[in-house]
Amino acid sequence: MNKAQRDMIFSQATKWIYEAGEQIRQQIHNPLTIDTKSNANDLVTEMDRSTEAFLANNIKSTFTDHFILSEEGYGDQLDSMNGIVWIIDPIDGTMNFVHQKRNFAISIGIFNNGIGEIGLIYNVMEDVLYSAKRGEGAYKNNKKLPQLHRDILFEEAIVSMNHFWLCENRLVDEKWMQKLVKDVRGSRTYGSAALEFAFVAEGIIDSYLTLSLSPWDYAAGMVIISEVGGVTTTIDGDTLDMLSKTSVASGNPLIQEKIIANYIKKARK
Ligand code: 2AM
Ligand code: CA
Ligand code: CA
Ligand code: CA
Repeated sequence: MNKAQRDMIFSQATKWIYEAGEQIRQQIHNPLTIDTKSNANDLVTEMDRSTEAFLANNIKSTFTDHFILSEEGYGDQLDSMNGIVWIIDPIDGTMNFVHQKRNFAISIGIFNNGIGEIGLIYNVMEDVLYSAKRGEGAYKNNKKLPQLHRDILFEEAIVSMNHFWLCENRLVDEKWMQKLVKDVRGSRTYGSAALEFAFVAEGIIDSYLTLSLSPWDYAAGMVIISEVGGVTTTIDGDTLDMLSKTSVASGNPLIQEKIIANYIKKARK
């Protein structure tokens, strides 16, 4: 993908993400139809579906040869990352959307033959867009984000992870994760993976760990984080597979590498 093509796709994607966000803000206080998916706490609303349909319809009518990988069923069934693929989460943080009416995001990652070219994460209620184009740095609205600090101390790091890491779980011995929480300066959990990746890129948290995410949860985030010198891998340090569910460890490389080597490797089941 050359720069002109990337710029053109970026400006279309940005326009649509702002329009979708405006629609959500206009309807945020309307009554919601809430359904559940894999379990009683795995929520989906009409707004998740209509936002994805809006984005998918625009993409399909403008870029007839592009593919879509998305959460709510308006995308394609893909078995490879060949060609240009839009990886979309229409509302990331649906539980926050339902219960808090804030702290959720629209997430779009655009890949060409498996390479992340564009990342967009839109914090809808705060009207803040995190964006990146490959090789051109990352932005929070119009402000360029600096490279992540190379001199951060482990004991001064803030790590974001949900509390299931500290409960008995299938991937790691929770005792090691409890030690991690005590060894770092602080821990956080925000309930929107996309925003947590954006906060890593912004440098306001130093690592984000998750037991299981789908490609639409991390596609945009990994492109944006990479542009500020951050890393995104599985919790074993392996490259992420863009077509299936995976654990994720992202962050400032100095912190992420120590978390994997000194905690997760020892805790791994
Ligand atoms: P979602 O809101 O788009 O579903 C916190 O729950 C974070 O984990 C959110 O980013 C959420 O994305 C994501 N997540 C991934 N799989 C989930 C699941 N099965 N149930 C709830 N949240 C899930
Ligand atoms: Ca969901
Ligand atoms: Ca999600
Ligand atoms: Ca979602």
